[in-house]
Amino acid sequence: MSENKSRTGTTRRSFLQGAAAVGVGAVSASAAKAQAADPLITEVQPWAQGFGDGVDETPYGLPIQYEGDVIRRNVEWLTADTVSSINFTPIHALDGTITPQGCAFERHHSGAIELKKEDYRLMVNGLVDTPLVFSYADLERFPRENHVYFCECAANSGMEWAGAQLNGAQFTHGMIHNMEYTGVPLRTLLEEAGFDTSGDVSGKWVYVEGADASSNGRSIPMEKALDDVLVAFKANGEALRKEHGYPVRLVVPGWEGNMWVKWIRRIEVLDSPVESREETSKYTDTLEDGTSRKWTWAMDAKSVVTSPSPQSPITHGKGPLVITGLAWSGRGAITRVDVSRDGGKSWETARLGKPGEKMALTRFYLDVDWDGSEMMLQSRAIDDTGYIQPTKTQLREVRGLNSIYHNNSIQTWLVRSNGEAENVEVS
Ligand SMILES: Nc1nc2c(c(=O)[nH]1)N[C@H]1C(S)=C(S)[C@@H](COP(=O)(O)O)O[C@H]1N2
Ligand SMILES: [Mo]
Repeated sequence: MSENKSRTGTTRRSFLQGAAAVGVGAVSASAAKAQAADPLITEVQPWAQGFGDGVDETPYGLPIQYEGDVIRRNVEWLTADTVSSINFTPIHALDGTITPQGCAFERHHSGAIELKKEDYRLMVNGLVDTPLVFSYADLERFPRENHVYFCECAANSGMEWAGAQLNGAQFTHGMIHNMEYTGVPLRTLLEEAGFDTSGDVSGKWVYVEGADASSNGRSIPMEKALDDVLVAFKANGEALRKEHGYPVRLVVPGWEGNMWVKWIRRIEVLDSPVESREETSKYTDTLEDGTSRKWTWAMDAKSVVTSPSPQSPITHGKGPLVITGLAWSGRGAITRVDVSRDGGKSWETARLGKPGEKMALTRFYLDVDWDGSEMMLQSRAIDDTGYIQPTKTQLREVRGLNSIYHNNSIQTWLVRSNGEAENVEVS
């Protein structure tokens, strides 16, 4: 704690020196332009000469046109020919921690479906006293909770295993979003169906499936199902968007996105896992010797610098520079994030936007006085289990090169003197 304070103190002092230097520069620049008055200051501008738009012209608002590039994007060669199935959150252009639904990444195995609340049914069956079917209106009558959680696809950064590939944080790390969910604990619905949650539940599982053609069925151990899993119907205060599972999806905090079943239609209690397609041939991690890691549910601690980055270059030259990024852990809260400007040779402790919260994105900042020299920017997350995000080399030593899923290694951006950035690897 005290170490943290003194580090912040040091950063603050050097920042102020940087700011002072720039201040002098700014003064002389405007002195040089003294004859040409700035019309933005001296003239009454068009937007101040009449009415703006009326309040009812956009009953449900979109961002102003000038923010039109803060959008989901896809990578063409990752997208199937008929139904596009993955896009990426523009994390390089967002700040804070909450992802607006309108630009939160999507991943569908058989397309996003349109399901009315009136047509919605959720069945709870299997090893329960009373199999039940809930309508949407039924779900709204159970006590509900609010929690902020990140959802990361296990394939996030998967394309980066073999080498630096995609040029942008949106593409390397954008299969993640972070929302405030409103929902009913899965525990409540299981208890309603007469499942005894007070006894020994070891060896029990739930199998969850969606109403889309893929069904995306996954088995979840009962301990997790009863711990913090939510049957959610709102995100960031409003109904889930179609693409995120309207009207109801499962929220499985800290665990891989594939388990967050959208358009959830059935929850079956079983005494063994189903071993479905999504948990055998997919979402397992093949090691160097050809065997595969199975049941790799939790997303390990990870982070990325979102700016500067390839899609967010430095445009203001040297002087004060805000380096920022995101950190998260599926095993708990982020306690510290370190930033390196020299490819991991030395590290500085970043400032957290607010204290890390369990299984939610944490924003970090390092406010520096950039001297205009080239940087090899990295970030390294540490969570409250003491786990430290590994380098790419460390990850490959353990996991080999055959994997796609669960790449949580340290990302490097080469930032050039002109402010442009590029995805690179350090050996
Ligand atoms: N029913 C259903 N649920 C699903 C999927 C799907 O295709 N069908 N995709 C899964 C995958 S692989 C991920 S990463 C997350 C993505 O959630 P999002 O589209 O809201 O970002 O949903 C999961 N839940
Ligand atoms: Mo996924």
